[in-house]
Amino acid sequence: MKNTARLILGDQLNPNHSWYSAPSEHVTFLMFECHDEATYAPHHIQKVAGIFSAMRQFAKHLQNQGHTVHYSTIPMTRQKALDEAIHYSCVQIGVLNLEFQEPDEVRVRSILEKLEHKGYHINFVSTEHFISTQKEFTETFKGKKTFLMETFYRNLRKRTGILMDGKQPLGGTWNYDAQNRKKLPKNHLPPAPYLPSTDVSEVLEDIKEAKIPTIGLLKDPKHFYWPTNPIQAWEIFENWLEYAFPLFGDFQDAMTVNDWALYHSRISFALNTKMISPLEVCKKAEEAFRRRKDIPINAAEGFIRQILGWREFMRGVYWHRMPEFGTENYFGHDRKLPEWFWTGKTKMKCQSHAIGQSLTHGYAHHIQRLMVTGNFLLLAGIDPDEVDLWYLGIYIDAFEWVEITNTRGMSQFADGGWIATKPYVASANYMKKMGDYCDNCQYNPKTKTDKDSCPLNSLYWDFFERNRDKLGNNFRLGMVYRTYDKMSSEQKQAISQKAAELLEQLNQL
Ligand code: FAD
Ligand code: DLZ
Repeated sequence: MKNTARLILGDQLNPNHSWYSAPSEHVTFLMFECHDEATYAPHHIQKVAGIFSAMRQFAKHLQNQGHTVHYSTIPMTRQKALDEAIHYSCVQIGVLNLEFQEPDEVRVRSILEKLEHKGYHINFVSTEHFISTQKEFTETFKGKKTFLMETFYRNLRKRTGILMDGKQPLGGTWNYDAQNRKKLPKNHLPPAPYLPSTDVSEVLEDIKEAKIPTIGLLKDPKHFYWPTNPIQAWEIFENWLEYAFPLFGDFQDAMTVNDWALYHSRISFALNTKMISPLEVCKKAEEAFRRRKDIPINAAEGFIRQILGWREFMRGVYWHRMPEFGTENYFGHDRKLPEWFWTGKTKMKCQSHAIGQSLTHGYAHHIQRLMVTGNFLLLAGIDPDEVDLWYLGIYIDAFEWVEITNTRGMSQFADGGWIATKPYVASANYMKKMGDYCDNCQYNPKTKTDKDSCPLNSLYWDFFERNRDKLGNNFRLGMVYRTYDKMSSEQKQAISQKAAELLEQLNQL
């Protein structure tokens, strides 16, 4: 065997990959904490610290197994660009054979492919992480006009046998989405989330020394509470299975100022860095559902749909639609992101809470991302490039393949309806229905055009009116346009004037 270097990226920490089945004296694994990877977006400090800490532990784990690992910490990596760092190390160790696990991102793939021009023989292998393949995605939708998550999801249910009863869906129904929308009862709080603890003080010092710019807070570096190794990740998941799984389905879309994770599992960081396997997660969830009596089907199916359905589907869309997808801007939105997205300092309680917890924890649950911040950004006509950059930086689990598809596609409808069949927008009615954000908010959720009216209300109607040419024929929006058209011309004019005023002073909301 020729001497070979194998790169392990910060989101490729799969301990069960076949690369590690036996150590080889001909193989050197390369891992770099690297400037350009740490700065392509304004990353949250917890994301950088979490990734570096997980990478360091992964390198140690491989070394303990007898593998040769060349690890470069951020102050040690002199080359800013990833390909330069790789090239420098390969010259030092004298290898021309380079192997990569397929990166999840178009940008990184093209950086790695460039190394061929430097004379390397390069080879890509699977990450052995995802449940589906790209071929499966394209074959599922061959000849089809629309790409529905549901179609792909059902195929994967059938192929994997997950939540199946022979050829039929377990329980008789494929999708229990309609039973995933309860508001939390008053004074009801979920069990406190299980938080592991890692001391990341040293990592933090290195990030500071290397002058990596970051956003957000990391209050207690001695007790970092995102998983930094598979043991911690599985502990979080097992704890969630035990205590939170039963009510995941009911309260999947609920929102409250009193909690930051509710019944959500907080495993996205561990999944996206590949510390844990999505198939194993789904199987464990199914096993618990079949064994226990306290887990209803709307929880089991609702949870498995997120991973086997949405996560796999979004990856398929990413590779099918990029790079064009990354430039789409259906509504031609061009406003700047309001400054308070970086501080959480706004009078809108819903935004201030969702942004505030994102800065504090590097996390917001799905409905906060979609129906709180995403909703506001779409109604306010913010440039999707600005929106993407914010989401890509702020969340601990944000990696482009799963961020951009959710942001530009599902949330901002910038793809013109490729992922979502209608824009996910809502007025204050929705906020009131699904949570307690409107209680004691400085804005009035019930009115549209008064001085203290919730900005979401006029922005909501104005969004539909100004985009009538693009949305008016959408069969799912008939009711919205009929309601608007019944308003008096004075009311319509007041709405449009109020919305124009708000859009002029977004930074002051
Ligand atoms: P749970 O609610 O417990 O769900 C379990 C798992 O299902 C998640 O860990 C995740 O792996 C998967 N999942 C759930 N929803 C989705 C989805 N829409 N797409 C793909 N996978 C899903 N998810 C990311 O992993 N990274 C991102 O950068 C990201 N950006 C988002 C941006 C926007 C605007 C929106 C609307 C959603 C985004 N999501 C992203 C999807 C989802 O919000 C997160 O996966 C979820 O909040 C992570 O928290 P959790 O692990 O507690 O999830
Ligand atoms: C996100 C990230 C960060 C912050 N830092 C590094 C790093 O220093 N070294 C590395 O190998 N990977 C890092 N990553 C993850 C990569 O950016 C990731 O490989 C791409 O996002 C591809 O999905």
